[in-house]
Amino acid sequence: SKLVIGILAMAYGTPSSVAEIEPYYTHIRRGRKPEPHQLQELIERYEAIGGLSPLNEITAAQAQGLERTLNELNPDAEYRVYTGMKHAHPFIEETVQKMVQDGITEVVGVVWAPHYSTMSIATYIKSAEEARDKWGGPAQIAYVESWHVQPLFIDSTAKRVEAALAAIPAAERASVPVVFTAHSLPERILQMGDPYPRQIEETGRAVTEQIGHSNWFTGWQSAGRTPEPWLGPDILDVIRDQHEKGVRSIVICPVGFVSDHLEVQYDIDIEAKQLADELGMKLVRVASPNDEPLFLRAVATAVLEQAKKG
Ligand code: FEC
Repeated sequence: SKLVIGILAMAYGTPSSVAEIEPYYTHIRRGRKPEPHQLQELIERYEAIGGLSPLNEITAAQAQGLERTLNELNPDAEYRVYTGMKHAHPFIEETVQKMVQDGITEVVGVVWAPHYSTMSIATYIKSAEEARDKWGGPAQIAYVESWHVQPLFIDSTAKRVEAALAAIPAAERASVPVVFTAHSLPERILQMGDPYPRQIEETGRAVTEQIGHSNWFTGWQSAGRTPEPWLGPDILDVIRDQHEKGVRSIVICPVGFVSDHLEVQYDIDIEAKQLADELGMKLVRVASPNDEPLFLRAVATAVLEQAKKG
């Protein structure tokens, strides 16, 4: 019989009801309850995108697609994808327990985010390692730490950037700025030599080299509402700055995320779009990969390469 390989596919998670928004927000804040006005603001942002986020459905579709793709790419083994979430049920800890109960011994861990940071990917890995200690297994998990320049991921992103460029007026298309954004993190990651900003730059460079587009740079979005300094420039300042330089159109690729969710549908599609509208600028947002087959093949390939290394 075939070797069974479990994939611990880790995702951010989102509330599945309005009542879960408060415990979710509290979990993100590491146990500190949000102030009522903070909670209210978050509920309103979810309302603006239709009440709740589509993230959990997309995460489920990605897991199914990843499982199908892995089994197609390597029919010699049987791959089973298990979803564990950072801030919602099933939490990573619950999923690792389930894998142990199911008798899974070979495990590859992967996160639904392309770029490594001590404050992003590393925190997912830490949760999985704590769960492994708690449940006494599996004996080891081989983690994919990042897949930000995986060639099929670059192809998939390049195709979606080109589709966005097609919506720019022909006369501006060759010179329009393409901004690659990721979730901002506290500036103190720079002192820690964190690879996150460099990896986002590397994705942007590989994508624009592939399509031959020279006007591109990186920017940050969705910074936390805390007093400490966060990585900038924020995408809203980027839009203002480009407007001052006489730029009339802008393409935004939220490349630090892989799904349609609040940070894309609110922070870019509503907030950034509204600013661009006020300034009379055209903003085109690059589509998210979601469960696109080429994207799933990119992640599956990264998983298979990690499985080979062990
Ligand atoms: O429900 C949804 O559709 C949105 C899900 C969601 C994703 C996401 C991705 C990332 N975050 C990252 C870092 C931080 C840091 C803080 C923080 C705060 C929030 C809040 C919500 C939220 N995040 Fe998130 N993030 C999503 C949702 N995130 C809601 C709380 C309200 C707010 O501040 O906007 C600040 C925490 C603190 O206060 O200490 C830091 C990073 C990513 C991308 C990588 C990944 O997906 O893991 C990094 C999706």
